[in-house]
Amino acid sequence: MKQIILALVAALAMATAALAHSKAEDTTPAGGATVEAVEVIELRFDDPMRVTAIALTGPDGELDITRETGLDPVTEFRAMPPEDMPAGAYTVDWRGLSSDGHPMQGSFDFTVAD
Ligand SMILES: [Cu+2]
Repeated sequence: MKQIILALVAALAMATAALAHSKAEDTTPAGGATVEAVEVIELRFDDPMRVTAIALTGPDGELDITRETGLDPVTEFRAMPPEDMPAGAYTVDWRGLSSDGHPMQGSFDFTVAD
């Protein structure tokens, strides 16, 4: 009996750890979207994420983006893209620390229409 309880406790602990990662739920622009213009880059997380790095790569290489969100953990991260973004394919890559302290990373793509 004691072993069964210990196994249950271990299984519960693992399930909790798996759920504790913050995840990117949604982005602006949406992943895979084709947009006319990009006003803002946003990442929304299910739990606070400390975004430590973010990069925007376009058809001509990496572009400068301006963080509006600092290094505090947030559920909504915002950055401003450059004013002129030529038509083409873009990728946003980010890295961060989840609320449970685990390093996380993600990326999404979008297209700026002609
Ligand atoms: Cu975790």
